[in-house]
Amino acid sequence: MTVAGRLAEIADLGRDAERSGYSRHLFDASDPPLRAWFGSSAEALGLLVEEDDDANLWAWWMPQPGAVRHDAIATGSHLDSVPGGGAFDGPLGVASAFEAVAQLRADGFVPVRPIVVCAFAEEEGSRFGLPCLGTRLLTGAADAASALARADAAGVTLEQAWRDSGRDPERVGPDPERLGRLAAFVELHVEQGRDLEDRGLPVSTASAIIPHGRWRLTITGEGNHAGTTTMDLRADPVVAFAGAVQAVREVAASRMPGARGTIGKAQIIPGGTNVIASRVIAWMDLRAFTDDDVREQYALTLQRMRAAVQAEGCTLDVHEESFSARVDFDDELTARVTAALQPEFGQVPAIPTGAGHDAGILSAVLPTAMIFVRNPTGVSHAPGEDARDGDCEAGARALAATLRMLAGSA
Ligand code: HGY
Ligand code: MN
Ligand code: MN
Repeated sequence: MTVAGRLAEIADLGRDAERSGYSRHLFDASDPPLRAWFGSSAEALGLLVEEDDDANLWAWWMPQPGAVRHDAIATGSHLDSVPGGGAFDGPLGVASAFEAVAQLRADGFVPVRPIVVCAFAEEEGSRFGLPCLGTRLLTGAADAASALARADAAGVTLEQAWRDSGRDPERVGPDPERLGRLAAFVELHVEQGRDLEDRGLPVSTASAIIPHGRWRLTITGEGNHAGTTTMDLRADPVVAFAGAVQAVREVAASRMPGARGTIGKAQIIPGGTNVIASRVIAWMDLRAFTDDDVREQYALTLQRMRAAVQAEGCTLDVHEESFSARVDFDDELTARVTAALQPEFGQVPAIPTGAGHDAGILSAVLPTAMIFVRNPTGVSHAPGEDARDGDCEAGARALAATLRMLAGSA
């Protein structure tokens, strides 16, 4: 089998005909077959599959089945996507983990420490707005009750979706016993940028994840008739929204080089061609190199946004949906991963990323590192995301070398 072959097994799951690319969200129609794929891939490798109370998947390779251990090496990623996302963001890490285990087993390798392959729930936060939902619940970084109260675009709460999926929301919450079984976590991920392509290298490790926050904006104006309301009598939230979008762009573009600001999702209510809207709901994503920079970027953006909204006679309410602090990966673990990769790959840089990952959440509770695989387009969160077959196989070999090094001795 190959990584490309494993990805081909799920290539038709969660395709989005309208947006193209993939839309795979927590407990939607693609979820059960993706979980079934995880289970069959694991069982074919003799791994013990389980789902935890936070809907995360685990596939264990136990040297002594039944023994309780606290030194397991975990690897994996997520299977969900953003709306209209690419084929690699998430699934590449899970498929590569299974392929790395397959290679180690084929080589007759017997781990001294347990190895566990993971697929974490709702990493993108596309349905309920909280990124890395599964790992935040698992580690206690998210409060279970407030997470369960979150609703999706249709108003379905996470609690209701949990019940509808046949799971018990009462059991959702931190799982210190499970985390206590792990010694380290290494996540392989497609690079979401062109750094490796520009360097001409197939793989790297990660140095850091830059911080990022998400806010929901509600701009309220005065709904009215498009034909009978003269221009001097309008409080149009869509016009105010245009000013808000400009504010996000201008502050991000004028701030320190690391700042990024995006509004990629918005709803115009009620949404009639001949109707002046009464409300616009939009979601803002801000990122910069430090937590303080993001907070300062937010303050400056809101200052300009409020001026634009008031100028149009509208009002603005803002709700912080999530904040993910900067993560600097474990130096010692990253150095060990680098040493495991160098015999085959020679130069293995450690590069920062602007994208969040479950490894970032888990870094609060155990040593974590990442391996990036070259993406020739550098595009991500869109159908143009890519990784060459040869680089995908190189990534699996890199992960196999890492697992051999980390799990091969006590
Ligand atoms: O939004 C992110 O950075 C990640 O892909 N969830
Ligand atoms: Mn992503
Ligand atoms: Mn991802």
